[in-house]
Amino acid sequence: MSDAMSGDRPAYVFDAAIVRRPAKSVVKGLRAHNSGDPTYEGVVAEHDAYIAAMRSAGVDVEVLPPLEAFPDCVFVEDPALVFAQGAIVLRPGAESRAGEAAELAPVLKEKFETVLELPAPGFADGGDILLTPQGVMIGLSNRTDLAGAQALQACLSSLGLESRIVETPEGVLHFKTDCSLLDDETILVTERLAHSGVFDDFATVIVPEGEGAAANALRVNDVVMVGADFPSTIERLDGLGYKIVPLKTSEIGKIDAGLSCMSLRWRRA
Ligand code: CIR
Repeated sequence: MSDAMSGDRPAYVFDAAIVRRPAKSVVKGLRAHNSGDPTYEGVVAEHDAYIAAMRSAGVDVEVLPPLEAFPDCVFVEDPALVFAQGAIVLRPGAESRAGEAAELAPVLKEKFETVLELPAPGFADGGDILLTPQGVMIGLSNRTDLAGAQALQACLSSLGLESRIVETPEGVLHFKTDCSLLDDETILVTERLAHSGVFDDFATVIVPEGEGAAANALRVNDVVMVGADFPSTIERLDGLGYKIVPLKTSEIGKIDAGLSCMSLRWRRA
């Protein structure tokens, strides 16, 4: 069992991260429902604030250049997974994002001694993977299929990480669209995902009604980054003693993104 899972170090302690600058093509990013294109300037502003928040939280952030051919390339969490034990290059489930993985592979090889590649034919997106002290949860979704999830379990196992496959609620983009780790015992989660029972072994904080998108928060070291447009969630978490950093997500929200997806985070061994 890894130390992130055995409790020696919390699963939300990070000192290194990779992000990628938004491409101008981000305005054409994938979305399930069209509520208008985000503006490039708006996404850049949200991304800049995110990098600043990461650095203030004590993380060394490397910023990769944009890839115009890949509108969703700013969401680096999806084409790869990183852990203290090594990295895994994934096979993203959206056709337009498949090439993002090959762009990340050389970067990861410079940083990690062990870099595994998810074998074909399955697919898996990092947005479906939640690292908890009890193991890695792999959510099945439209982007992560059973073949991908099972192949990923084998990769995780060779890094010494235990995992289990769970369901993502119908119609939800990624497993982590609906949940995030608040601390080693507690998950912030939407009501619909909490009801599925996947977090029965954890304490849960259910996001208040009307603020479902707040569930994709991000605990980094001492702080929890939360979408600034979710005042009830912020008030609830503040009341529970979490140190909150509100961040704007209204532009990236137009292309179905939240806070976890803009970085790959790990703790250097
Ligand atoms: C996509 O549909 O792939 C992007 N527009 C949004 C990806 C968000 N990723 C994430 O939540 N992990």
